[in-house]
Amino acid sequence: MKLYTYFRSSAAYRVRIALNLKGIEVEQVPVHLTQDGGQQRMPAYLAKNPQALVPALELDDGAVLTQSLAIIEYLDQIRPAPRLIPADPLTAARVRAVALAIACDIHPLNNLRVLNYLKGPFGRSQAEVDAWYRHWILEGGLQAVERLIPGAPFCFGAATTLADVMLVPQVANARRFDVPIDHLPKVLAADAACTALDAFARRLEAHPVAMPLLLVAMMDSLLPPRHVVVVAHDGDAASEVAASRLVAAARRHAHPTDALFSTVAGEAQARLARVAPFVAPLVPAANGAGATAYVCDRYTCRAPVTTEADLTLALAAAPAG
Ligand SMILES: N[C@@H](CCC(=O)N[C@@H](CS)C(=O)NCC(=O)O)C(=O)O
Repeated sequence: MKLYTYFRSSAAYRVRIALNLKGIEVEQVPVHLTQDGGQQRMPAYLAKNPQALVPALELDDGAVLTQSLAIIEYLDQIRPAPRLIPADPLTAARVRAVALAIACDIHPLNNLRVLNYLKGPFGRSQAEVDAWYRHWILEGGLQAVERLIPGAPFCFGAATTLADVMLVPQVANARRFDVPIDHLPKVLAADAACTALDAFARRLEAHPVAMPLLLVAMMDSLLPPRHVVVVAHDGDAASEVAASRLVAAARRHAHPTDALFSTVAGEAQARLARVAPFVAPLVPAANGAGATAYVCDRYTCRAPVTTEADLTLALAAAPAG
């Protein structure tokens, strides 16, 4: 299967989480939403998804599925464990209601093309567009979700459901735009419980801002990874392809407890510099080589590598952290 995705897309992030929870491996095909005027609008991609949106999931027989919720329900049917839509009809309806509140009532108002339309044809300033974004995340959005979920610790009790798969990317967006959500304790608790799980946070490219988790992975004494492999890329389509090759090589050769992250180099640097100045220098801001992999043990980072062969060697040579 191929997942057409963009690292920052919250709709694609939902599908990446669901795939991780189900343990389904796919090839990730980057579709850059802002480069080249938006690669989602190019004829080759429009042939896959006429809506010009990511994600899209291409099955091995060439059939293409669109719409994150439809894709996730499909995955839930072909790989029922762990179940994302509960068996009990009443709980299933409530889980779907939360999922739809996010997918239909929050997210579309804040989508890139909507924001661009406000800025372009309607001439709104960036500050006004940001205010719009913040308003619709909270108003009838996450504030309502807070009241719709029972919580403890996930949205609907002890197991993750579709509601969590939808909530975590929306919370990530809220944080990215500094939307105040501290007054939503169940939302925060569910997000924290989820992002402690590998499928939501640690697994490769699940989380669009995974870099700060490098720290968590390194410092977490309960489950220290042997190595942390960071694949930093320049953010353009060619670099993302190069990065996905390095990531595939890392996956093949990494130890099961190793943590893998892939991220845009400059963004990683900026975020790390804010949260941990002592780790930030490990990941140079610009690698200039398209994609570069860093194999780090607990305190040091090996020389950066850019080829699959060198990455394999670095993984073999790195001491157990
Ligand atoms: N309802 C769709 C929404 C998909 C969507 O809006 N994707 C965004 C990224 S999160 C996108 O591709 N935006 C491109 C654009 O606005 O031009 C789904 O759940 O799959």
